[in-house]
Amino acid sequence: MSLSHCSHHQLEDEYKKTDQNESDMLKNLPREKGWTTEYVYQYQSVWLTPTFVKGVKLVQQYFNAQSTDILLATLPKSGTTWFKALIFSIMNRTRFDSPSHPLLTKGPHDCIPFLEYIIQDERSYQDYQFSCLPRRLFATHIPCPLLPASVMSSGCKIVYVFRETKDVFVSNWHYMTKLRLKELPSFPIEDAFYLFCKGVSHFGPFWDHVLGYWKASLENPENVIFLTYEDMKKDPVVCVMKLAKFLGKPFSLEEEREGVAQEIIRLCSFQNLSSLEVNQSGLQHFSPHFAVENTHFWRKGQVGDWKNYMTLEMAQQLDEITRQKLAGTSLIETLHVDTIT
Ligand code: PAP
Repeated sequence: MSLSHCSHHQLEDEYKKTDQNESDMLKNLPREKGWTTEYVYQYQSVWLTPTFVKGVKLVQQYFNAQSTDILLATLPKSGTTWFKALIFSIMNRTRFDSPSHPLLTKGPHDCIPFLEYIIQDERSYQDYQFSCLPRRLFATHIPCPLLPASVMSSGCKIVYVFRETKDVFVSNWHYMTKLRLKELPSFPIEDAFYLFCKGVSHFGPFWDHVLGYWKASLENPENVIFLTYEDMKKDPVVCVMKLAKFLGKPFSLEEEREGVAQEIIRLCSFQNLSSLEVNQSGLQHFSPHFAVENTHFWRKGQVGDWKNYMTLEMAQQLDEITRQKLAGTSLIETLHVDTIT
């Protein structure tokens, strides 16, 4: 049994201990076949594992955003790990020398926690204080409309990262297969594809998630920035500078001369981070009951890997759904979603 399976058992056991009210609540939610667990449940129009139903409810109940907070929002497998490292490095660039940089000894997920994992009770956020930071940095997979009202009213900064649909699907399939409970039947890519197209993916439907943050970025451009994985790959210096400016930490002329942005990009690169001992071994403990092998966060880190796993027919079908779902928005041109050549 792999460690990730072991940790999922712990997670499931914990879930079995949940009180009757929670079990009753789940029984009343629509459910579908799950990717890692037997079922996922539709809570407030979003598909979630039982643990995340609980996590989202707790965030809604207890998280009170502050104006100085920075929130990285993503769908799973859209570049969360990479952007956690980038945001952490941008915000802390004057605090650490290269040899003592926290990212050399801590995984990106230890530098910026997920809202939906750290919450245990109402004290979690009040107590949460990352010792080296003046500002709180969080990440979340929760769709924009489901976040507590304080997130928008506080004026905190939200960084949303979009990744091309087919690459997100393929990355999810690889990751979820590794985390899937061992007593469940195998999960061929065709089964995953059927669910994904129906909108049944963790924190999905994919398109609703994207549209929610896209709309928020149009309504609040000062507070919500919409970036893409592909742009960061193609033009990292421009993207990192844009991100730093948005976060209120623009690079000075001196920093530009010294190549500070380039140094951050190198530090956070797939090649560099995935080769570090801290990311090559051990477990990422998201909560006392849930941990994932660190190596699972680093697979290929490439644009267009979908071509190695999806048939042309699958790709065309998914592109067509994306075109339909995003029709009528300028997003469709921005994202170059039709990548079939
Ligand atoms: P999460 O939402 O579970 O935290 P997330 O980090 O968003 O996962 O996604 C992991 C993907 O980002 C993997 O993509 P792949 O399966 O297509 O390879 C992973 O390889 C990629 N990734 C992780 N770190 C980096 C990085 N520094 N640069 C580019 N891609 C990265």
